Amino acid sequence: MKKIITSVFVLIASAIAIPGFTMDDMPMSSEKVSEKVITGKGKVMSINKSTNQIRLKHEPIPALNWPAMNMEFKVKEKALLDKVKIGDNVTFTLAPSGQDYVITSLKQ
Ligand SMILES: [Cu+2]
Repeated sequence: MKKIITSVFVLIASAIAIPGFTMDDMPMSSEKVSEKVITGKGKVMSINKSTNQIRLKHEPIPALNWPAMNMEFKVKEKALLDKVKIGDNVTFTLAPSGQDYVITSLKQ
């Protein structure tokens, strides 16, 4: 009898636990997707310290479904622009900012 009660209890406990587990396990919302770090590689084409922008010829970024492009990015902090110069091959990370993406880290 005690064994039956125990198994019933285990059954109920797992029934309660499963929905929570599944929710955490699945990439549900787009919000969750955008929270992950997006990294890219590219070459510095130009730097504009007055507008906090950098032009990069970047490789495809699978995390965003972007093809290779030559485009301008805003940097989150101006100091990031002091770390690189035109012609450098760099690795960068992006974070969503409004409808755009800003560079949050930049290194050679
Ligand atoms: Cu691009």
